[in-house]
Amino acid sequence: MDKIQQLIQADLTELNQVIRQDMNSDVLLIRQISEYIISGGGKRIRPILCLLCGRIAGFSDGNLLHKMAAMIEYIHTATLLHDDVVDESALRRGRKTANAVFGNAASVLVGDFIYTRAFQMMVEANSLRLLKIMADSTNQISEGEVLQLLNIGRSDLTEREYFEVIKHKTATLFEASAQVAAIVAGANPKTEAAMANYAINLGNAFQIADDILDYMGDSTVMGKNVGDDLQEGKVTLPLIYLLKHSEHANKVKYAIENPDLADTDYIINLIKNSQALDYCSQIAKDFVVKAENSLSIFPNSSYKAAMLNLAQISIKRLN
Ligand code: GRG
Repeated sequence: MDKIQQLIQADLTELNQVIRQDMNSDVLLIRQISEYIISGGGKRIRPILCLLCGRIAGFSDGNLLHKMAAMIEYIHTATLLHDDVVDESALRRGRKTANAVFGNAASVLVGDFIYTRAFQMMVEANSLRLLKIMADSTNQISEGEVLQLLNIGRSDLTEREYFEVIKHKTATLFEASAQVAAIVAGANPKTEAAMANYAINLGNAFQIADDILDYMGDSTVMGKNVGDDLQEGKVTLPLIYLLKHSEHANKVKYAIENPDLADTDYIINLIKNSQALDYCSQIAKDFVVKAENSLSIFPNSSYKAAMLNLAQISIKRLN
């Protein structure tokens, strides 16, 4: 990641300025919560993706690309604020969630503020097509969350249904980040399609890695608690694998259907003592390869190298 950050250092400095400046409001609580969540950091993967796509597509002048990258991070931030309320999460980015500090109502409402501020920002691109992409993308994210809610406690969830959810809730915003960059850079349809394809596959790989790390990660590195998904009855790829292949599938089924009684350590051990990790990592790697292949139309450049690197980074967290 350091190499990518060095390459687009000037862009990132601009981005961080826009992220802070555009959060302005006369309302103190809005400033407090947005400062709280922004100063928590975050990997900035989506805006970095947007900046790299803009640069590889030849964006060269003005601040619109930074504005759009910040806008994408705002949408992401709003979804996190809402998600932590829905999931009753206590830890995010290595510190207490905003809902834990400021309460659910304040968190949801400031999430709304940030979400609608993002729409004010995207209007500045003066592109109906860009607006449509963001309207569709945010609508799909919400749809994905409702799907995920309906899937809670479902031990019969198929891989196909799981992939549907992750595409909606994560990959679609990655895709939009690339498309928005393509539009402001004036890229041709072939370039835009290649970048969008790269981004969807990157998003899928990223979410699968996230779902593996929910069981296998280090909570201090991740900045959130291990085993949250199981405690919420959320069925992700590692559990789908166990349900199909473990001799203790009945215990996994019971844990999913009774999340309050679920023994996280027991399930983690089942995952560790099975091929679940290899299986899920391989699927994530397949998405990475698809992402990389989507970039074949671009001549070699430092931006292309950075995008290839970003694809690897999305699963590197698993090693
Ligand atoms: C406000 C549009 C809108 C929708 C609300 C709650 C909700 C509907 C959507 C939540 C979607 C969600 C949280 C998807 C998970 C995406 C994900 C992998 C989050 C973690 O992303 P990282 O690791 O986080 O990039 P950092 O902290 O690095 O920014």
